[in-house]
Amino acid sequence: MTVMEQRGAYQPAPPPAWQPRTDPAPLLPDPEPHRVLGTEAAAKADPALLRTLYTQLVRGRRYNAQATALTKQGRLAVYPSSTGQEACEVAAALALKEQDWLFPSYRDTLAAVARGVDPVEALTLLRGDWHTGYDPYEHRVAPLSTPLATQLPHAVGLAHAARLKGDDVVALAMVGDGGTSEGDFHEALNFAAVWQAPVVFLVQNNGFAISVPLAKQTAAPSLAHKAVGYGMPGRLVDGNDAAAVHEVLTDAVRHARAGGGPTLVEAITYRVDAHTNADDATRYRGSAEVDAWRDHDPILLLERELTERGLLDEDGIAAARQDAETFAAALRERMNQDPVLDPMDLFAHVYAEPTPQLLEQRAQLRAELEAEQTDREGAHG
Ligand SMILES: Cc1ncc(C[n+]2csc(CCOP(=O)(O)OP(=O)(O)O)c2C)c(N)n1
Ligand SMILES: [Mg+2]
Repeated sequence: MTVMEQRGAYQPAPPPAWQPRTDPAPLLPDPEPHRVLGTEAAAKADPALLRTLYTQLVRGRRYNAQATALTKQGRLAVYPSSTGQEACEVAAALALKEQDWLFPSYRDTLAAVARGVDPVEALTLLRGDWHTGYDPYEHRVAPLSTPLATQLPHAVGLAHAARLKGDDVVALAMVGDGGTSEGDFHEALNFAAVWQAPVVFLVQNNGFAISVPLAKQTAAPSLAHKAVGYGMPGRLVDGNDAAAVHEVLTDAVRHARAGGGPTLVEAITYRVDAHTNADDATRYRGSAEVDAWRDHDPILLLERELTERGLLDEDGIAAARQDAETFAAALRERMNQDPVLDPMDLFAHVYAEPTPQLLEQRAQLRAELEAEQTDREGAHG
C-alpha cells in the first residue's frame, strides 16, 4: 500500500494527544531569586516570625560551630556543617505543621533539630553509634540520608500514601545541588507530579557537591527550571533570606496541602565551611568568593532588618547569643559523656527474621564477649 492509498484525510499536524498538555509559562521560576529582607515586602512580614527566625538562626550557627568542634575532640566522627545555610534549615522546619514530615539529607541535622529532634540524638549517626539515633515518628523526621537523593522517592511515597488514606500530611524533602543529578531525583519528581502528591522539594544550591561547582554539575538554566520538565512549578528563592525562604516554602506547603501538587524550590545559598571537617575547601575555591557570601550572611540580613525596624536592640542580640551559648553548652556536656553501647545491637533491626549467617555471627560475638568478661573477672579475682 502506498502513502497515497492510505485511508483518511491528510492531517499535517499530529492528533491532539501529541499537543502539550500544560502551559509551561506558569510553571517557570521567577527570573531572579525571591527576596523579602531589605525590600519593601519586609514591612508586611510578621515581626514575631522574624524574631523567631533570628533566634533560631543564631542558635543554629552556634550548633554548627559546636558540632564541628566536637569532631576535633573526637566526639563526632564527621560533621557536614550547614554554616551559611541556616536560613534554609530553620525555614524548612518552621514551614511544616506538626502532622507533616521532613525528609532531610546528611547536611540537614539543623533542620531536624529545629523541628524538635533532640540535638544529641540527631548526631548519633554522625557519631557512628547508630544508623538513626532518634525515633523518626516522634517528630516526623525521616532518617538523615547519606546516599544522595534516596530520601526523595521516600517522601513522595509517604505523601502519596497519606493522600490515598485521606490524611492531612505534606512531606518536605531536602536535597543538595549535586543530588539533583541523581536518578532518584528524576524518579521522585516524575512520580510526584504524575500523582500530584503533596510534596515540596527543597534544593539547597550551596554552589558545590564536595569540590564540584554547580557549573560542572548542570547545564540547566537553573535547578528550579528542572521542575517544568516534570510538570510542576519551580520557585527560585534567595536561600540566605530567611523570611523569603519561609514565605516560599509556606506557600508551597499550603499549595500541596490544598491538593495543588508538588513544587520544586531552589534556594540559592552557599556552603561557607568545607564539605565536612574532613575536606579542605581551599584546594578548589578562593577566599574572595567565600568573603562575598559572608557579606550576604543569613544572620546579618535578618539582624539588619530587625534593628532597622526597631524590633531588635543590643539586649535582644545579646539574649539570642546567650540562648545559643546555653544550648551549645548543654550539647557539649552531653556529647562529652561516653555513650553506653551494646555490641550485640549490631544484629538488631537489620532483618525482621535474621538470616542463618547472622544468627551464627551473633552467637560467635556473644561467645567472645562472654569469654572477655570471664577473663576480666579472672584478672580481678
Ligand atoms: C548515591 C551517592 N553517590 C555519591 C555519594 C558521595 N557524596 C557524598 S556528598 C556528595 C556531594 C553532594 O553534594 P550536594 O548534593 O550538592 O550536597 P551538599 O553536600 O552540598 O549539601 C557526594 C557525591 C553519596 N553519598 N551518595
Ligand atoms: Mg551542594
